[in-house]
Amino acid sequence: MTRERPDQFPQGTPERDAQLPTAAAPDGFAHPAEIAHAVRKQAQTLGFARCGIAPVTTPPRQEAFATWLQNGFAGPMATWLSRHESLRADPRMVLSEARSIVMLATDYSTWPCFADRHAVGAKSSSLSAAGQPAGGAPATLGRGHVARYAVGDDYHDLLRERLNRLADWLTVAVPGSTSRGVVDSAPLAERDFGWLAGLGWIGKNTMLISPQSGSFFFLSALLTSVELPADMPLEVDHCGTCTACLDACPTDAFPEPRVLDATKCIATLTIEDRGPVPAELRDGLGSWVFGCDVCQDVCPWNRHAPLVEERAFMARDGEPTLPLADLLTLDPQGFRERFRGSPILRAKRHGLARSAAIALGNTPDPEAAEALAAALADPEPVVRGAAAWALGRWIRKGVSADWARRKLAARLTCETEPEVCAELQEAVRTQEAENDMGPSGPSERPTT
Ligand code: B12
Ligand code: SF4
Ligand code: SF4
Repeated sequence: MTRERPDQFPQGTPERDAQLPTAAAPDGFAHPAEIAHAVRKQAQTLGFARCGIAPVTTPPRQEAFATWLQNGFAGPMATWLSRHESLRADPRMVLSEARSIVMLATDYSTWPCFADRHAVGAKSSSLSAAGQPAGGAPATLGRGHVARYAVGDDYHDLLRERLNRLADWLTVAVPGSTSRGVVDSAPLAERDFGWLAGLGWIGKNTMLISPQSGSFFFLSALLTSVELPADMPLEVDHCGTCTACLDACPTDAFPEPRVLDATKCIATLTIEDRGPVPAELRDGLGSWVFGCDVCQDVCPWNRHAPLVEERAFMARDGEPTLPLADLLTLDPQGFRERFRGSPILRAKRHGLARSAAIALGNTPDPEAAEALAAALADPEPVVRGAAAWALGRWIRKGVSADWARRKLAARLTCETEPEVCAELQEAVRTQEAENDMGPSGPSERPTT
């Protein structure tokens, strides 16, 4: 349920549908447009916010997808996305009888977006159109940020359930028809088909953006053998001269507008890639520990994004940030229990603990000192390496610097993994930078 949803089912009028080209009407319906109208109504009843219909065709940007793969921008997702390349060219590879694709948008934002003024983690040098700093909201000490889509339950479960119900309904409404619902992982270019279905335009941040509802929505698709009249794509580029998302991205992940180098994107680094984060990107992670919303938070079209009251999308325990020290001390079972049913499970314990260590390096919190020092002995080398780097940042920022040096030196005497040794040595060598005391400034020195 949404609090504000200005463009619910914009194309969903029988009058408009009736003007669209006709196809053979299945039994029980006089006209395909009538089925289309009934599908939209049913989708709305099931909780989808918006619905559009796309034809079964090659995705208009299939070539851009191939170029993106060739350029190596897929990073750790290259293997499975390359397997998708030929499959994505024809949606009938997902459902051989497909004649139409019903594209469905589900809004998920549960707190307001202050667009250009308070984007967490935006590059502080980036300026909004009004000349104000795009950054501004300081990281909450000791807490890590999670992308809005992931603060509640895993959306795949909810959307799959709704898609199955829509498919079952259509099978009864149009006897003999076949339908298949997909969300996210199937070889379907969801943004391209969302665009074709009239659900929005592709912004410079690569998001599909609705002019009425912004970009905080999931896409899902129902491929069906029923031939339905397609909607009109949105031809207007509503980005105009704005470049707020490109300027604000903390890791400079956009080599050009509408192209994302996923190897640099914080979403990839914190969710898909559980190895060491490249040293030059660690500062950019700021306090993000799972996903990133900067290029959406700064987008002016999200100022009025609808807020939803869907329980599954609400922050667990009402708190959208996570305590970093806790993330460092969770064991595998504790991790599984704490994040059961949450998208965060995908990061795995060591991926999340690694990101938590980096967040603590970027924003030192003396209260988390012991957890960070203990992480130097974590069973996973990637966590130990990140903890070493983080303590090096504490030294550089003049936060508990002597204590951090002692902890690093002690670990160096027993560490055996070459990559972690290299991180420890680099961190021990770190000098305190003058006038760079970090957001928390010098602190009480831990005694142990
Ligand atoms: C792989 C993937 C990622 C990767 C790569 C993202 C990317 N931008 O390429 C990573 C892990 C980085 C990622 C991050 C996120 N993702 Co993601 N992701 C996907 C996935 C599985 C495939 C996308 C893909 O193929 N990317 C490769 C690029 C080349 O293809 P594309 O994104 O489809 O882009 C097409 C158009 O942009 C088009 N295009 C249109 N106009 C123009 C113009 C020009 C000049 C050019 C060159 C291209 C172009 O070219 C592309 C080729 O088809 C889709 C689900 C799906 N099956 O589609 C979800 C999906 C795109 N992700 C989604 C979300 C929510 C996110 C995050 C917001 C999560 C978060 N908060 O951390 C971020 C957003 C980051 C961002 N700015 O994109 C949603 C987006 C919904 C929306 N409103 O657009 C999707 C659709 C999942 C879903 N089912 O809802 N994601
Ligand atoms: S989601 Fe990725 S592309 Fe967008 S601002 Fe964050 S790091 Fe940059
Ligand atoms: S921030 Fe500006 S350029 Fe980026 S997607 Fe939004 S409107 Fe387009």
